[in-house]
Amino acid sequence: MEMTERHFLNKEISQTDLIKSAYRLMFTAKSLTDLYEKEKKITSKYVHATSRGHEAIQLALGMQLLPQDFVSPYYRDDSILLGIGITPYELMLQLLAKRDDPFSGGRTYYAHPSLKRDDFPKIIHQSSGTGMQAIPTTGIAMGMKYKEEIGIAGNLNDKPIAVCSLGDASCTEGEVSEAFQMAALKQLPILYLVQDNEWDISASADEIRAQDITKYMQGFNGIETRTIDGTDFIKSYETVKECIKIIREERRPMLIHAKVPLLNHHTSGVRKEWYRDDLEECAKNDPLIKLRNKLSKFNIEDSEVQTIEKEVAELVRTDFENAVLAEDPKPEDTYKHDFAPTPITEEKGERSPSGKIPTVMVDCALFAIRELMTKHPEALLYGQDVGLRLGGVFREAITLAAQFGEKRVFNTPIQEAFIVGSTVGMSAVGLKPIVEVQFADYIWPGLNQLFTEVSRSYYLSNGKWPVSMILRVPIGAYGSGGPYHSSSVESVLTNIKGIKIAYPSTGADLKGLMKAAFYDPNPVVMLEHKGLYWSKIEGTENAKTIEPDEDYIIPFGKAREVLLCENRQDKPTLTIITYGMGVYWASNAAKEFDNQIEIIDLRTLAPLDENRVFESVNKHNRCIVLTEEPVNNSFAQSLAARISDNCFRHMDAPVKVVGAKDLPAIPINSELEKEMLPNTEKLIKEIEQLLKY
Ligand SMILES: Cc1ncc(C[n+]2csc(CCOP(=O)(O)OP(=O)(O)O)c2C)c(N)n1
Ligand SMILES: [Mg+2]
Repeated sequence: MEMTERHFLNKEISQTDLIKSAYRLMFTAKSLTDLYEKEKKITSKYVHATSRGHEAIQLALGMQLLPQDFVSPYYRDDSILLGIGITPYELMLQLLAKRDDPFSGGRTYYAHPSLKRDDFPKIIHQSSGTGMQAIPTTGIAMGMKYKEEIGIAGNLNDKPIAVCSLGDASCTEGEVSEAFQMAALKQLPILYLVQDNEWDISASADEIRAQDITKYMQGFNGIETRTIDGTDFIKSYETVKECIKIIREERRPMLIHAKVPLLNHHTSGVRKEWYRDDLEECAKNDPLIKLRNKLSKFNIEDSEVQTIEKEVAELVRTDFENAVLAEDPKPEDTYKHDFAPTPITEEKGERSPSGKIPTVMVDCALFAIRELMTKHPEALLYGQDVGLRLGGVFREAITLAAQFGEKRVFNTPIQEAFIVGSTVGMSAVGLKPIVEVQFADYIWPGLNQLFTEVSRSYYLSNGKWPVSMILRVPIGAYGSGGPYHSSSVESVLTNIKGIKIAYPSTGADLKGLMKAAFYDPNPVVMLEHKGLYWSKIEGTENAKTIEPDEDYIIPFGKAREVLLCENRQDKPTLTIITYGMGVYWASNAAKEFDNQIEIIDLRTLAPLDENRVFESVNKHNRCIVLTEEPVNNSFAQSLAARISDNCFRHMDAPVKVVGAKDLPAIPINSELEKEMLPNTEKLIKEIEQLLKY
């Protein structure tokens, strides 16, 4: 069989041949399940689930997808994978976490695919978080529609569609409804397939939902639903065919609610005999038996069926033996594909062109984005209130919608998860989304997508799917913003591997880093301090700079020397390693000392310019790491530990971390706020102490 099974798509084939192919694949799925069970000593080393009971609807879908389509199967969808043409051998390479596992190179579980082959439907990285694929996959459909609307989609006869497969219980996740909302609102070309086996591991439907997905969808205007028996291959095939045709032609979302029995274990680790009392009942509804009973109607002789079954059983057995022998990943493979290589490695262009007047930081960002969007139709900006009427609550996107139109700059609902997670799909179809959450305090609902989907896509797809996006996050305390408009969150972000993080402290840096972020194929978070946006706070005037030229760009991982001083014989000196608002507390404090202070602005927190930091610390032998965050367990504290590790022999005093008090929130009262946060006066005292040490 191998690839030939799927190529009937390109040919006119008879219904008999179609049914024969389907039966062969369905029998393959069953043989896999049986084999995994029989060989469980070997196969259950790593957890896996199989599609038994769900095969008919899965094959009906997989067999009809085209290479221009995207599909997001979930962990029970091994029959979708067989349907698109993945071989049992390839599936088993992932089952056994082998080096040649085509999806992840042995990094992630069975039936957690990602695929980027020319002649196959595309699959972005699939996580294990139930329902988490809904937002990234809806982002794909949003990207497809965007490309069509602005005229960069190319000219395919069959327009591409996105398909998102979901278990029934996963649909109760809040994020899934964010995806439905956007698909309905924007009428996106996506098919949701919900496989309803009425189980959520051991929790039954009556325990976990007030209505099934058919009823639930009535709340989403404009997503048409088909409710079917997902064990009936022919009915499933026809329904999928009809839905795909509608989506390809009419560019609107649809949902198939397929009722199916779960015949195998939940997973290899959670076994059906522990808690199921419906197994006999379910067995009556076996899609394989149903299809087999129909084969004679299509003039498929019993002898032929037996030949198919024999061939499949042999193939599956041989594939297994070969897969067991296949090479394991090498230890050095562990380090591959943490980040895609960026072309931006050097500072270039004119940072302070003559004849220009100083520009506030917020406008430097705005102008950077304007230049990028003028040049790149694949660039678009979305988030809350960034559209035409307001241009962002900080007016950081003002004029952009007027200039580029409401297709390229638009408001989203209050859906931080969607804002962040949709970029995975947008990036997969070749776009460069620039998105924003309104305040750092509201990044939390988006954090799951950032961690689960965005940050791991490149690594877990073994280098196939970098997520190229920029997430703008206004951050920091400014003018008694209170507990929900003042927070700093960089420690949480720097704990997420697989993303880059900039925290510029001047307009020129913000512009240069925004450009670097744009050309970086990896996800980038831009932390933009609200208190520096307009330099309105006394002592932050230097955040306002000459606006650099269009081609000015700063690589990530290069710190800025804000203030240099010599190591002196007569007096102790120290270096302050900081970023964001800390740069100004440090600059103002330094004025109280006699050329004793050096200041290094990190500019990017990930990657971090460790070498420049260590060099400065080794030169002065005393160091303060200054942050706006509460000190304990912070990014700053961990940097201090790294400095101690590396510079210990040069130090004349312990590394000191100066930051906010360890409290749950920043109070709104201005005196309380002042008490909690660091400032220049408090820093001066710390410097005096450390110089005396
Ligand atoms: C966000 C999240 N929470 C919990 C889990 C653990 N978990 C794995 S599968 C599962 C049940 C999912 O049921 P359903 O979506 O109906 O799919 P089914 O397994 O029945 O096909 C749960 C709770 C998870 N993977 N992700
Ligand atoms: Mg279920």
